[in-house]
Amino acid sequence: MRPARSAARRIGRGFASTTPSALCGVLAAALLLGTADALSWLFAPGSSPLIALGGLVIEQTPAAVQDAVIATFGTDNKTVLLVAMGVGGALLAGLIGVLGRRRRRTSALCVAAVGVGLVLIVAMRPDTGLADVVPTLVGTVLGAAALPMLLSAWSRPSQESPQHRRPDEPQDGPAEGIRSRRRFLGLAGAAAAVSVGTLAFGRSVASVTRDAAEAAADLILPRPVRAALEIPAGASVEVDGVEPFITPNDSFYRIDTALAVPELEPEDWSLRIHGMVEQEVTLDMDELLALPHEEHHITLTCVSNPVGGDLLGTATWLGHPVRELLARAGPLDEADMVLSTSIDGFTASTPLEALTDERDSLLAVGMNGEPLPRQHGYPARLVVPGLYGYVSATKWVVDLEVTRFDRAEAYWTERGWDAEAPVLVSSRIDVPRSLDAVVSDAVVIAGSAWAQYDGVAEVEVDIDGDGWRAADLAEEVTADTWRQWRLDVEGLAPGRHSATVRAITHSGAVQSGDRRDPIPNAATGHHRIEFRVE
Ligand SMILES: Nc1nc2c(c(=O)[nH]1)N[C@H]1C(S)=C(S)[C@@H](COP(=O)(O)O)O[C@H]1N2
Ligand SMILES: [Mo]
Repeated sequence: MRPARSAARRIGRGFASTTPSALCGVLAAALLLGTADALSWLFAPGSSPLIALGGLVIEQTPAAVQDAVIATFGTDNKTVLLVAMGVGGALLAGLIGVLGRRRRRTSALCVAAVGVGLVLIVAMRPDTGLADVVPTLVGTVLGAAALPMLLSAWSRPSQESPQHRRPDEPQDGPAEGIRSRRRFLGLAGAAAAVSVGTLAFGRSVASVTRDAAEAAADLILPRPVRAALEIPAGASVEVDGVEPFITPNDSFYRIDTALAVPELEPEDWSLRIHGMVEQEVTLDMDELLALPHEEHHITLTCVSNPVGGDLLGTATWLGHPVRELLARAGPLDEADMVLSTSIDGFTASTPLEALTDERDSLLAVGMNGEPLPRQHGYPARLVVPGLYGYVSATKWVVDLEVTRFDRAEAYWTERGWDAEAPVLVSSRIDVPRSLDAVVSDAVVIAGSAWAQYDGVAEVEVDIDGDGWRAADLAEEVTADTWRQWRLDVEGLAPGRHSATVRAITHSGAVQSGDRRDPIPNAATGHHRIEFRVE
């Protein structure tokens, strides 16, 4: 009983004496990151150590973990990453603080070492230059200077034992203790306020300014030589809860590895087409905009979309046909792939054929009548009908290398995903929502189906395992867009029911019912929901 209690007391005391030093470490780290983040506003977005480190972590995270995070948190995956980084960083910083209780100089050196590591990470990011290390350098100096100050403000009267005091030194009375605690609280409060303030500035004020810059995006879209087909009223099944045929830009799903959206201005943009070509071609934005542009409705899909998921959307894209760009360069016969690269280093491998055949692959500059939003690739990106985004839809694209699949590998292929990934036929039930209660005389099951480039020919719904019934299809806009469907069901008894959907393409491919994870080439399985009839 006794020894246990005193051990507990010792641990308790240990905690009481280490917690403030750990807190000092966390404050110093927050000061480093906060000031650097706020200063990064004046430099490239990737110059914030938070963004640079996050980018590195994203690249180094095993594909299976990333996939699980994207499947679980969808487009919130970056928040999850930041929270995980915050917890990890706080632990490391706390440890440095505790170490600094006895060795203040060493702890300052530790902060400096971490800072130098961050400087190197920032410098090595694909979207930063040498000057972009300045914010991290400044933050490091502040953090390394603050830690010993905070630690000594905390420990001055209480930790230094009286034996070490020279006899002529005044005795620390309780008043001195209180004054010292006040000094610590003052310093700590100031450090906390500065870190919170700078972080809030770095993450919000700067992003507001950036949004303003985005709104003012001064790219004037060319008038298409070939306008998109008008979307017929019959393309919609007119059921509340089914996603609209055209996805508005601000609700279009966003998936990419960029923690900070690259800021690439049209005047700084150029595209280089090189590799296995007869002649290298380089093109700036004025030259691109002077070329004939076409408008096409194309549904874009993410390979990580879980069964029934919403990582897809349809937009009217305005762009110049990639086929014609490539024809200027003249791909060599042995080439079979185009490796496209983004300003932030992301790469995608697209079969050369998908960029040269008759399909409407675009180097897009417009999305639903506006310049591409920055998040979606401003000022230029690729859109290829029939392929998942990760092997085709490079945003902020600046480089096309004509090459071969046996010579080059793209970002996600290096992480275990297939090098080639045509879209698999898929379908989703939007209405009713899972576990909804429905009134018995008006059961409408509805949703969408997609099989870009092949096109959806049939959709079938199975109620309660009683066999497939044909759903009514909305008008097909093109084979490259999703297709809405509905099934009006009568005579369902009150109680629980289930509905399962599958789609069949024009070429006869039937959506597979085998449940399989997205990696390596998209999830398969039928979307099934349960609902209650009242
Ligand atoms: N530069 C860049 N482009 C990219 C990606 C990326 O990570 N970086 N992700 C791709 C993936 S996986 C998908 S699904 C689409 C998504 O495009 P969206 O964000 O405009 O919907 O972009 C593709 N293009
Ligand atoms: Mo994706």
